[in-house]
Order: sequence, then C-alpha cells, then structure tokens
Amino acid sequence: MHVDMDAFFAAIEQRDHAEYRNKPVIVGGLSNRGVVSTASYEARQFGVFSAMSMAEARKRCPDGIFVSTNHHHYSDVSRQIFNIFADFAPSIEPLSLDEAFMDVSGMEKLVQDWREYALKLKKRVENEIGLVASVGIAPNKFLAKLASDLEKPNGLVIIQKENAKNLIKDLPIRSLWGVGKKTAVQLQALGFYTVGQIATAELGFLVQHFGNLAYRLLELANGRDDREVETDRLTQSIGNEITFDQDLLNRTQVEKELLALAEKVGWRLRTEGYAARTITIKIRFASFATITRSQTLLEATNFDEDIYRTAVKLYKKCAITEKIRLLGITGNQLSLNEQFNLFEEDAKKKSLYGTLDQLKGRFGEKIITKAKLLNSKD
Ligand code: TTP
Ligand code: MG
Repeated sequence: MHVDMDAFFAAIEQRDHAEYRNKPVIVGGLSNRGVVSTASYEARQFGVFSAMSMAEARKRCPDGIFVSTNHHHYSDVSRQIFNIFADFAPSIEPLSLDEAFMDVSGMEKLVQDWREYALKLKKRVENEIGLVASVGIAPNKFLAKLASDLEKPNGLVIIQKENAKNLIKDLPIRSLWGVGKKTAVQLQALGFYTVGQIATAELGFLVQHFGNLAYRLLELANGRDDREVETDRLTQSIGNEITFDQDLLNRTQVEKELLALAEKVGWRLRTEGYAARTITIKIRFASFATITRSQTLLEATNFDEDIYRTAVKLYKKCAITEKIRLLGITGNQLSLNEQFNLFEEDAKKKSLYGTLDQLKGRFGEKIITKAKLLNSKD
C-alpha cells in the first residue's frame, strides 16, 4: 500500500485558514527568486506546480494566495499522519513528509476487503487530521506508488496482478521508477515512448544501451518489482537552502549565510530528534551550474557550530569563480539523537542548545540567534 497526501503543504494551510479553502493557494519561498513548494489543486488549474519559480507562479496566478513555507508545522502534521499509518500496517517506509509505503502483505486473513481497509485509513486521516490522502494498493511498490497517483486528488486505486501490465502499458516511460530526464531522452531516441513498448523490448538490446538499468526497466515495464518495504529507513536528510535576492559576491557574505543555514538545520535536527553524520553543502552559481560537497564526521552532530564549521570547510575547498545564487546545507546519514555526553564540552553544548531550543519552541525560531547574524534591521 502506498499513501500520499494531496497537495500536502497547501492543504494544511487551507485546513488552518478557512478563508483559503477552495481557492488557489501557493506555498513556497515568497521572494522574487523563491520557488514553489506546492500548489493547491485550485492553483494547479492556473498551471502552477511544485519547483516552478515563484515569479512565474505569480504571473500565472496573480490572484492566488501566496503563503510562506512553514516546514516546522508541516513536520508536526506529518508525525500525526504517520501515527495513523502505524495503525494500518506492521511495517512502514516513509518516503517524505507526506508519503509512505506500508507493507500489508501477510494481512490477507485479517483484511477481507482492501478497498474498505483503504477507505478506513482515508477516513481516519480526514476526521483526525482534516486532510485528504490518496491511496494505492498493488502487488508491489512500483505499482502501489503508481496507483496512489492515478486518481489524485482523493484517489483510491487497487491494481490486481492480472491487470497490471495492461493498466500501465500506455503510460509514458517517465512513470517507470528510476527513469529520469536523461534516461527518458535516451529511450525516446531509440523509439521508446510508452511503458508497453519497453515491456516487449529485447533484454539484450536494452543492456547494450542501458547496462545495468536494463533489467530493472524490463521488470518494471512488465509490472514486476521485488523491492521490499524498508522499515528502518529513517528520514534520510534534513536540510535548508536559500536563494538570494542578489547573487553573493564575497566570502564574508557567504560565511554569514552558511551560519544562518547551519542554525536552521541544527534546530530542525534537534527538534526532530536527529543527529547527522554527514554534512553536505550545495552551491548554485549565477549560471545555474550547481555543485554539492560532503564531509562525513567522526561523530554525528546536531550542533549549529559543528555544522557551520564543516560547511565553511567544504566551501573553502571549492574553487569558486562565479557569483553565488543559492546556498544549501543538508545533514545526511541521520541517526536518532541518543548520544551520551562523553565529553564535558558536549555536555555544556547540550545544555546551551537545550536552553536555545526552549526559547525557540516557546517564542518562535527567530527569538534568538548568533550576534554575527544580526544586522540593523533586526
Ligand atoms: P508531493 O506529494 O510531491 O506533492 P503534494 O503533496 O503537494 O501534491 P500531490 O501529492 O497531491 O500531487 O510533495 C509533498 C510535499 O513536499 C509538498 O506539499 C511540498 C513538498 N515539496 C517541495 O517542497 N518541493 C517539491 O518540488 C515537491 C515535489 C514537493
Ligand atoms: Mg503528496
């Protein structure tokens, strides 16, 4: 079973603000150079979609309601949803804040009617959280994810093994898991446009062009997928990025922005109960060329200054010749934050951050920050 919430961020805003309901709501970074996180289905009719520039979204939907992303709040709602999911399957693999695979195989004796079972889950999410989930049930992960998407919003699709091949044969090749833009272009150059066309291709021919990927392509195109639901996969990463109103020129500016990002990521890691073993920075240049650099630490951390120090180190190692348009920091290789205080230094830091986080929790994320990050307008 695959569950995916409809227009997740926008739906939460519509739930919380009655005056937004049935209206085009666009959630994202509101500056001119911001990006759309998601759009309500009303806004999608104006051609507004995730990852579109906010400037373009404003052009397409001038009367829309534009709301700044409140990631913290959405994570809280996400946790509530996952609590409900947990009542419906023994093992759950979260894919993002609003989406999960649930392994219901082996429950055939308990569940007579899968449609009813999915409806029960949808009803609980609606009654208890006030949001709508789309559900897909199928013999495997690939088909279940596809199914939850087929009748969105408010979808519920069950794919039977016998019908799978027929159901997917006319879908575009991009529907296959793992087929990104590049592979799609390659496939099209060889005359493959639909899933069905790949399903009947020769394995040898595909191997010639796609190497290792060939076998998986053929399997998926035939509706087969033997991936397990991976329950112990935690949230994979926590990160923030910022696109600047004006491209950054000098090192002092960059370091200041990295500090602000480190503070954000540290706070999110700590409040969500994680520590990150690997720190990754992302730099997008004025030309849109984008690089990422990572470093794995000896020990996982969620302290702002460790994140900052690593980020600056990574930044200094990059040969930078262009202005910078976007910076991001992500913590990867997350573990649950249960580390012991081996060193006095750590205990001190922990108590400092405990105090900071209490303040932030009570008065909002902006209540306290590093002196370095203050400027006259604050
Ligand atoms: P999705 O499930 O892809 O999108 P959605 O829930 O908004 O809409 P639907 O599933 O009905 O098509 O992503 C879940 C949330 O993740 C989304 O509400 C906002 C966030 N998100 C981004 O911030 N940027 C993105 O590019 C995408 C795709 C999603
Ligand atoms: Mg969704």
